Amino acid sequence: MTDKFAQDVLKGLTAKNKHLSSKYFYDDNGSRIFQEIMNMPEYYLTDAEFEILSMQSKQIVEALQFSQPFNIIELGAGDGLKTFKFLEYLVNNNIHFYYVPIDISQEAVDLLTSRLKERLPGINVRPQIGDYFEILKANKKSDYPSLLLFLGSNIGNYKEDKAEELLRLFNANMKVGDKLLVGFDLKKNPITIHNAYYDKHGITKRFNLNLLLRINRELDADFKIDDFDFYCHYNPITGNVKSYIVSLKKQIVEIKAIDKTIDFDYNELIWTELSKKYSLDEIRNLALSSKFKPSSIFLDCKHYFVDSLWEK
Ligand code: AVJ
Repeated sequence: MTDKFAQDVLKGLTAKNKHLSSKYFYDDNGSRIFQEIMNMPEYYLTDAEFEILSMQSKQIVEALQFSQPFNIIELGAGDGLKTFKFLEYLVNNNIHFYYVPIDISQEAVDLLTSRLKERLPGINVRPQIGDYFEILKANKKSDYPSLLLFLGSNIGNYKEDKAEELLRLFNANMKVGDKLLVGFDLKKNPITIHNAYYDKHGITKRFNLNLLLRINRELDADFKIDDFDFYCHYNPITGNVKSYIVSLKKQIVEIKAIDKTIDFDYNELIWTELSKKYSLDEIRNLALSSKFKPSSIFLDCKHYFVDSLWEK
């Protein structure tokens, strides 16, 4: 049998409403394009969370009420830039902790670790590669309290029921008293959100179409990128940003590795991503329904973004 990517592509492109998962955006190229997105002025999420973690480190640490040493486990650490200011505060204040960044990309974790050791010589880093839950399960045996970080609005990629399921799994792999800090993008002026995803330079379009290039390369397909476009839409009632690839003509694409031809109608869509926006009330309810006690919230000055602290 072929790999998971091939199976998911087959399933998604033969469905009645075609879809592909945004988790496949992040090959080396896609990760680079995502860096470009984070640098766009329209993509306010990164700046807002950076502000929270750099301006409110002290308040966050105080809200933890942890004995030392403690663990900080970052799920999907990526380039770790946002977390740096928080870690810097801890090191500069001689707080005793172990930082455990977890990511699927060995390259990303290696880079993050060497950069951190260079910039914060006093830090204890214990990087881990692989499956969140395997690593969390092992950590449950730790004698020290743990803070889990799930930042950057990554939770927004999950539909409400899947988000709850994921958070309950985090909960099941935590000790009583452990805490979880989750980053949520908040509902706000719909035009601000629209501009962050439907950017005028077409960087987000490139981010989406890169998935077709990945299928071409990894599954020997023949998508003609110029025959596809990008569309996205924010619904301010539900808080859902939904992103799509649009077929600009009736066309047939061959995917050799799975031995399939896919028919596209004129203007047919492939749904690629959900980026869900929350209200503070919805976040509280999600904490409770996933068996956490919400304990504090940390907002940026514009109230665009929140890091919400929950206790098991
Ligand atoms: C990395 C999932 C938080 O949904 O805002 C950015 C990815 N997609 N622009 C998001 C993304 C389009 C991003 N997350």
